[in-house]
Amino acid sequence: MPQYVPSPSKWVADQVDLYESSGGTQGTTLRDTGLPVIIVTNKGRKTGAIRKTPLMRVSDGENYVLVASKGGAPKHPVWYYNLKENPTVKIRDKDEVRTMKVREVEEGVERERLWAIAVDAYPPYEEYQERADRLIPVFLAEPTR
Ligand code: F42
Repeated sequence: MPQYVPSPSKWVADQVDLYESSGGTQGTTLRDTGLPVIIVTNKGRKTGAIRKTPLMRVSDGENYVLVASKGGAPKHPVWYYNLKENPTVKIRDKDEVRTMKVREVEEGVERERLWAIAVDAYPPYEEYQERADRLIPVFLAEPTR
């Protein structure tokens, strides 16, 4: 059985702990911004370990937009590669957990639309993109039927 391995980043691991141990009633926003966060449970592409990644909640109907911004860091977050390899994830949104499949949306009008929704939900993404020397990846997560 694969083991859950918490993020080495303490504030991230703490948020996951609080969010999950409270059944999605606490720790559901980014610090004190009041902006909602989801938890994406994914599989490590090398270790097979269970990883839990909090991300801003960007909803598009019943789907979610996942933005691999990592605060505008020069490199993609490691979870990006995990999702490319293992696209089936669980997404917790407060007290609801659903199995979803993600796909990267790399270009075109679909990406433009999703990026606009993401920036609307979390305006700093725009600044992260200006700072980063890479195109910030965008995934669409859709419920599996
Ligand atoms: N990050 C975002 O990119 N976008 C967001 O919208 C976002 C919002 C957010 C809200 C709240 C919060 O608490 C955190 C938030 N974050 C957001 C941060 C996000 O949760 C991640 O911590 C961040 O993006 C960095 O992701 P990362 O995958 O690069 O994390 C690093 C620190 C990490 O966990 N590294 C692990 C380690 O042990 O060093 C690697 C874990 C891993 O997946 N290993 C793979 C495996 O097989 O197990 C191997 C992967 C490989 O290819 O080497």
